[in-house]
Amino acid sequence: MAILPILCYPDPRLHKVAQPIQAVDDRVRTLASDMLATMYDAHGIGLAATQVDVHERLVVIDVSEERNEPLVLINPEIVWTSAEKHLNDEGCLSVPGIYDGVERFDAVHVRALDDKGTSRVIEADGLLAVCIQHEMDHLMGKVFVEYLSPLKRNRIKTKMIKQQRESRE
Ligand code: GNR
Ligand code: NI
Repeated sequence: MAILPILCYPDPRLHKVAQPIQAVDDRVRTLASDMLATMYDAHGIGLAATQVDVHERLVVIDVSEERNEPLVLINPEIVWTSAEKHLNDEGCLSVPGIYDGVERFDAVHVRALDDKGTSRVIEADGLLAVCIQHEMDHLMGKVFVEYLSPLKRNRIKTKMIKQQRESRE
């Protein structure tokens, strides 16, 4: 298992649109297990392939307290959303140290292939529903800070560029 480097905002590669996975084979299973290792190593609850510079529709998630309920979602599609949306504080491994409110559906149903290639529908609410929506945005090239005001987003961008410059020194 490999720990993969995570792209940091404002890297332009975070805005690439991911392509569907054609076959759930060993290549995809290796990528999924490397992404899970990377997510656990970074103490995240989710990771989209986009964040490790792979532009394919694959996300991994684990919202469990004990970090022992890994989910692999391949070619995920939202098939139902609740009527209600609510504001939740979000963070992102690609925007370290930044947390702010984003409106998300309270509940979603998602159809996806698992790591065996079996089609499943996951009925999600709470943190899992938020995380699924956050990860599916990554696959569309969208980072949560794009929901914030231009003023906030520009402040975040400047802060990230400064942090990256200082970490290279
Ligand atoms: O680790 C993460 N925590 C989190 C908290 C609130 C809403 C969304 C998330 S996802 C994030 C990991 C990540 O960046 N996934 O893309
Ligand atoms: Ni993220």
